[in-house]
Amino acid sequence: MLQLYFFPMACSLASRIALMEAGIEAHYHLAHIWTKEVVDDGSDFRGISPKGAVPVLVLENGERLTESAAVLQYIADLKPEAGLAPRFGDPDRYRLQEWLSFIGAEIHKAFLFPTFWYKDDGSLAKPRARIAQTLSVPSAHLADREFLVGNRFTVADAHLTWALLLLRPAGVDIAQWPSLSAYIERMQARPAVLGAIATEMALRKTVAANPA
Ligand SMILES: N[C@@H](CCC(=O)N[C@@H](CS)C(=O)NCC(=O)O)C(=O)O
Repeated sequence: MLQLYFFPMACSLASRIALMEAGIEAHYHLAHIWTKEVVDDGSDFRGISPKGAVPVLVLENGERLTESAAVLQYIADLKPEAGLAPRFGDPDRYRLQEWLSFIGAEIHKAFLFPTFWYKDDGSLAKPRARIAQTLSVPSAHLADREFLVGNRFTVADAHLTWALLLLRPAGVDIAQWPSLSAYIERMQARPAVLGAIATEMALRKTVAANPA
């Protein structure tokens, strides 16, 4: 069985959503991203991945796959019939990769990570200044579309859903982008998305707060 190392409401949520949308069973291990402890057995998470970051997907052959963009596409390709990624050769596959890169680099790392991760000691002005311009991109794209790629839910939507959920704890009001507000409501109405969030919100209460 696949195994997913995750931390509640971290970017690994997108991988849990993808697994649930695909109907793929997995064993979930909570890896504490601040203490680097695997909660199951108290071992050092860096022994699982030297990056010390979630998600880590342990494949059936024991190999470990990291990086959300790769993990999400791997999950999608395990169940092509679920339509979570356009097949290779379909031009939309590159649109999917375009969105996964944008969400991972321009949303997650450029501003979500610094604003959510660190207490504001005055150094967050620059990352915060990027938010409006960056989010105007998916906002405009979704003004007349239901999903990021094509006309069905893909792993890019799983990734963006996670990122948008973190806006509020990062102190950003999503209401200023009506198309993103409508989108996140639509996504949260999906049973798999709702189930994944409910599971992780419950677990989130059991882990210590960010000491940073
Ligand atoms: N590029 C990686 C980033 C993974 C990442 O930064 N994960 C965060 C949680 S959202 C984490 O585990 N951070 C712990 C750390 O960086 O020490 C991806 O897209 O999967």
